[in-house]
Formats: sequence, structure tokens, C-alpha cells
Amino acid sequence: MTDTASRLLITGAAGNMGEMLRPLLRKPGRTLRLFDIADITDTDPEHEEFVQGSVTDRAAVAAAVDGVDAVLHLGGLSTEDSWENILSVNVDGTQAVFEAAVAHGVTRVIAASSNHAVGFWTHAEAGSNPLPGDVPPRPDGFYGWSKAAVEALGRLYHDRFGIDVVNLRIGSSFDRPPNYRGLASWMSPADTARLIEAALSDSAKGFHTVWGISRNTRSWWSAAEGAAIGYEPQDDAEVFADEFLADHEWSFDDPILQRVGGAFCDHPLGQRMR
Ligand code: 15L
Repeated sequence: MTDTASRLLITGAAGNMGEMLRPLLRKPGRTLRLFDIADITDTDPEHEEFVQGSVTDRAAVAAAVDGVDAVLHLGGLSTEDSWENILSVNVDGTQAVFEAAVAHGVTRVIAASSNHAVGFWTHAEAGSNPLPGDVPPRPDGFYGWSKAAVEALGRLYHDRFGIDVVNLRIGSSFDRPPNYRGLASWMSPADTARLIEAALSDSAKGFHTVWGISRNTRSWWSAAEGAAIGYEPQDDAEVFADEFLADHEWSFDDPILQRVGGAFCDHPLGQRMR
């Protein structure tokens, strides 16, 4: 795969995914520019630089984007929150990133979307086929709605300005599955890094929307769109099955497993999750 990013900006670099990915995305000849409102004190001076700021500060975003080849946009609220916060951080914040990309001639943006952009799709609707990576939005809350808006902003900036955009509909990207639903939705740290490398490669030119999951035995979300950009996941949440299924039966009658978004579909709209 040809790498298009020798200078890669990671917004939200101090968050869960940013922290997990930094060591996996560092490589010779690449500088990671880390952007976050929170302080990052453990930068690797050979491979990383830190710019402190918020995605809600347009000047700070523009300065962070200036001089990079690609943006991995992880910054934003990562679960349900108030409408005002969601609009300001996730929607305005993402639009600021795309505007800055246009202004500074950055040609590739990888946007962290989420399974919650399409959380109300069900296993029953998928039927015997895996659910496509680019199935139309059916958000399961304001957070999921903002991720659908992020995806649509990507489409707009691709069509208007030709920016290469990859929307990642991330399942559960953590060290290990966070719960039994994760047996289907997990994406391991190593696979998350593989997906991002694929999204930076020449095979991902254009506009793509793909699931962000590992090759889980229990997944019912399509691997085809990821494969089309060169993503070859290696890990399988099945290694955690015994542990999680000790106190849970695996059944698609369970609404947590039946709907893409699981429990997010029942969480009160606009109520902060943390
Ligand atoms: C997400 O979008 C969240 O950011 C993450 O915290 C998890 O809840 C994940 O979805 C999931 O669905 O497991």
C-alpha cells in the first residue's frame, strides 16, 4: 500500500482511540501531529508533535491542519450528550476541520463515524446478507445523528472540493470487547491501525464509508467495503467468547444484539452518557 501521509494530524489525540493508536501509527518517515484540548505530555519527540486546542476553536483547527498531508479526525464527543454540545463539538468541529483542509490543500480526511449513525438497523433487516458498510443513516441518538452529519459533511467536501474522504463506522474500538455485544462489534487496536493505514493508502482515494470492525465470527456487518480499500482485519473477538457468554445467551431475540446500536437505542435522547 502506498502511504499518503508523512505528516498526519490526529484530532482528539488524547482520547481513548488516540492514545491507543499513537504507538501503532508511528513509523519511520511519518510525523504525527497530535491535537487535543487536553494536555499530552508523553510525546515521542522523534515522531510526534503536540498542538493544544479545541475543535470548537476555528483558528486553532486551521493552525493544526496547516502543513499536514492528511487528517485523522477523532476529536469530538464520543457518546450521547446535549443537542447544543453535539452541534458545537461534533458538527461545527468537523466542519471546521473540512474548511481548514480546503484552505490548506489537505487532500485526505479520515473521519471517525460510528455504528450509532446507523444504530436502528437490525439483524432481521440485514437478513442472510451482511449489513452493507454504506447502509443509509438511521441514527440512534443525537450522538449518532451527529456522526451521520459528519459523514454527510465528508460527502459534501468530497463532491465540492475533491477531498478524499473515508468515513469509518466504528464498532467498539477498545483493547478488548467492552461487553458481550462486542463479540460482534469489536475492532482490536491492531485492526484499527490496519484500517487507518488502508484509509491512508491510494486504494482509498475517492469517497468511502466502511465498517470499523475486526473479522469477528459473530459480526453481521459487511467486510466488503473495507476490503475494497485494502483493509484486511486479522483479529476475532471470539477469543473472548467464553468469558462473555458465561452469563449471557447469544440470541438475536436480545434487542442489544438485534440492533446495530445496541443499548444506545434506548438511552434517553440528549442525556449525557458519562
Ligand atoms: C461509540 O460510538 C462510542 O464512541 C464508544 O464509546 C462505544 O460505545 C461504541 O460506539 C460501541 O458501540 O461500542
